[in-house]
Amino acid sequence: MVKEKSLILIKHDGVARGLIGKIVSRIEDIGLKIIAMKMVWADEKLAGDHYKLDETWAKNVYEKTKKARLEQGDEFPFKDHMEYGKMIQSWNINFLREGPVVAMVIEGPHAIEILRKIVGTTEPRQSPPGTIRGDFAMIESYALANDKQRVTRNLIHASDSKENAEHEIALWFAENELHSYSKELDKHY
Ligand code: IDP
Ligand code: MG
Repeated sequence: MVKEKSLILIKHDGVARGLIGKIVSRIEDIGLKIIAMKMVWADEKLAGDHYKLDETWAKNVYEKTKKARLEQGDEFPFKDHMEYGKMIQSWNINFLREGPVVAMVIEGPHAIEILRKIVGTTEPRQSPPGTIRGDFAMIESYALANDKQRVTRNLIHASDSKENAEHEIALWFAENELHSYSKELDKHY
């Protein structure tokens, strides 16, 4: 079965900039289905559970940022991926709790892959025009974020795997908050 569910968060920068409608439209425009939606101001526990520090994630964040910064001609003085991951994790927890976010569960064929594609890259600076991060946040970069000791303010979170999507959906939503209904496109899938 190719049908997948993904957790989307419009992070607080998207809410504060009045971009909820535009971001939701992008998701609706490509035909995916919103099966749950609410505004949440995360507490410490939810933010900590959402941004759990695990070795694979820390390694990925470290390598991704190191590569970008070296290619951009900047220095990357960090040596230890777990230490770097821990720093980014704590910045992420602060950012997630800066104000309310909009949480959604999105369903459809290949939903996880398609949403990652329309969201764009982690660093908005690298995100192509046409993506959510590229169109609405492109002047944000690792250089700016790391100088200011904060995460890249990149508007949106999208689950990156089936396993993570299941875990994240269960953190943000109760089973009875996920709705089942028909949309026009359903008959083709
Ligand atoms: P993703 O949101 O594109 O999936 P992840 O690698 O899962 O990116 O990282 C989670 C969030 O942490 C990112 O959306 C971004 O806001 C922030 N982040 C990741 N790496 C860095 C960094 O090197 N500096 C600042 N913020 C970062
Ligand atoms: Mg991620």
